Amino acid sequence: MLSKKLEKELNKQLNKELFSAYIYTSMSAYFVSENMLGFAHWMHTQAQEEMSHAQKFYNFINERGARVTLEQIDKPQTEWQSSLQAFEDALKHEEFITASINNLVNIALEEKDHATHIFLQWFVTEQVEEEASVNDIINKLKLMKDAPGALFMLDRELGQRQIDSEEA
Ligand code: OFO
Repeated sequence: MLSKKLEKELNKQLNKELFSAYIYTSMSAYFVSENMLGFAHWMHTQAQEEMSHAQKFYNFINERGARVTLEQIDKPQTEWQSSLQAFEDALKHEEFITASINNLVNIALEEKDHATHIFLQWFVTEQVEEEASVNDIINKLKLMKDAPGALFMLDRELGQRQIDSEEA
């Protein structure tokens, strides 16, 4: 059985994962409006993975005999000045999620809740990968400095992204 505190905190994380899906869907829509369909596909895939993260929290809360309670999801930003700005915001968002997961790990440790601690390890690793992949795209965007040919190539590359098998 989960403590009341962990039940509340895991529900808050479930809401953050749903918000993550929402913000990446909004970024995807922005890229569609810019005719950058590979970037849009990358963001759409990211949103799908976030829905899978939310589902993992949903299942875990239920499996531990606690109650899932859904809250309002904040309105996401809808416009960005450039692809670089969108990805810089994505990185900031992932850093916020990393801090939130780390905080959850701390609570699980304080409460000596080993099952929650083990459950969260997947997310600790996932956050390292998420920050690294967004950072990689930011670095490429900075290098190409809006050169249309390079942007076209990157759009093609991002259009190849497949959903991670652990999240499908
Ligand atoms: Fe982006 O990893 Fe979940 O939120």
